[in-house]
Amino acid sequence: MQIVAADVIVTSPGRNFVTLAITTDDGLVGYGDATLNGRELAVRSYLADHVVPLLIGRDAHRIEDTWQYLHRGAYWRRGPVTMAAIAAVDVALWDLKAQVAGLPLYQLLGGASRTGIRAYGHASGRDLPELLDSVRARQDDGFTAIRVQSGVPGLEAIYGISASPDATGGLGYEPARRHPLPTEETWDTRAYLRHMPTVFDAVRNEFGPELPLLHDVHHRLTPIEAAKLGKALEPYDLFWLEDCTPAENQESLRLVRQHTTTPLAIGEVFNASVDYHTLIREQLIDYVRSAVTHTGGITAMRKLFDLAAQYQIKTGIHGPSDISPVGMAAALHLDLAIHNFGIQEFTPHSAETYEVFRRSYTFEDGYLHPGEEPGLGVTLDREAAARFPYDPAYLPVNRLRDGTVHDW
Ligand code: KDG
Ligand code: MG
Repeated sequence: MQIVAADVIVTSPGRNFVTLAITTDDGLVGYGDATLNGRELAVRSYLADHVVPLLIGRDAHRIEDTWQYLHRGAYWRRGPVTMAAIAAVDVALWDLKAQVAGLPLYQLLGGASRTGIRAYGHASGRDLPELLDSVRARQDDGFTAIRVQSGVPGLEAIYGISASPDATGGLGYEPARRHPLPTEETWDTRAYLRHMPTVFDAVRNEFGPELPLLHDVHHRLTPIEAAKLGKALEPYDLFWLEDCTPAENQESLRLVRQHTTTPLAIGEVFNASVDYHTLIREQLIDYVRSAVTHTGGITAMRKLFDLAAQYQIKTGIHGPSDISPVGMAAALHLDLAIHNFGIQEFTPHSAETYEVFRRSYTFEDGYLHPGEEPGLGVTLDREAAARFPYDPAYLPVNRLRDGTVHDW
C-alpha cells in the first residue's frame, strides 16, 4: 500500500481546521487532524513543505517506522507544530490500515473495552442564573457529567464564556476570535478565588451531590493559589480540577497535591510523554489531558496511556471545538479500546463543520461511540471545504489589572 499523494486542506466552516488527506495507490484516503488553534498555517507549512515530500512512495502500512522517521529523522523534537504534524500523519495511516482491514479502528487497538464513552459537556454563564440554566441545558442534551465555568464579578470576559453568541445561537464556548489581532482580557486572581467556591456551592445546592462536576482553571494560578482553590472546592466533590497551574513546571504539582484531595487533570498543552514523566511517576495527577491531535497521534498516545495506567492514572482526552471531527474520531477509537479510560470532553461542532466532515460517531444519552465503519469513520468533502476558506482567528491574551501579561 504505497502513498501516492498527501494533501493539506485548510478550511474554516465556522472555525479553522487543518486536515491531512493521504491517498494510496489503491485509491484509499486516510485522514488526520493537524489543527493548532491560532497557529494553523505553521502546521500547514510544516506538513506541506517538509513532511509530504517524505511520504510519497512510502509503505502506508509502516506506521511505527514512519512515526520514528518523522520524529527522530527531523532531529528537532517535540513542540506543538512538529507533534501536530506527526499526529496527522499517524492518524491518517491508522485510518488507512483499518480501512484495508475492513474494521473500525478501535478493533485494531485491541477491541472495545466498554460499550460507550462517557462524555462531559460545557456549561457556562456570565452570572449564576445563566450558569444554572446552562447546566440544565447540558443535562437536557444528555450529558451526565458537566464542566462548570462562570463569570467573575468585576471581570468583563473570562475563559470558558464566549463574549458573543456561538454558531448555534447559544452563549457558546469558542474562544478563538476572527480578528487580525488577539483580543485582550483582564484577570484578577483574588476575585476568582473568592468567587469560585460560591459558584460550586450554588450548583451543588441546585443539582444535588450525584452530578459529576468539572472545572478548568486554564493555567492561571501559582502552586499555592491552586492548593488553596483545590482545598476550598473539596466540599463540592469535583470530578476534576483542570490545569490549575502552568503545568510545564511538573514539580510544582507536588505542592498542590500535598494540600488537596481534589482530583487533578493536566496536559492539553503538552505534546510529548516526557512532559508527564514526573507527574505520572510521582502520581501528582489523576487524569492525562492530551489531545490525539497535539501529542503525536494514536501511536504516541497509546504509549502514554499505557504508562499512566501503571500508576492508576486515567484519561480525559482534550476535545474542544478546535479538535476537528477527524481528531475527535481518533480520540473515540482510543477511548473505546484502552483500559484506563476516564472521561471524554465533547463540544459538538457547528452545522457548517458537519457539512465539511461526514462522521459516523454518535452521541446518545451522555455516551459517545465511534461507530462501526471501517477506519476512523470520518471523511472530508473537498468541495464543501473549499466553500469555507481560511479566516485568521486568534485566542485572547490575558493581562493583570496593571497591564502585565498573564497566562490565558
Ligand atoms: O485552543 C485552546 C483550547 O483548546 C482550550 O482553551 C480548550 O482548555 C480547553 C479545554 O479544556 O477544552
Ligand atoms: Mg482545558
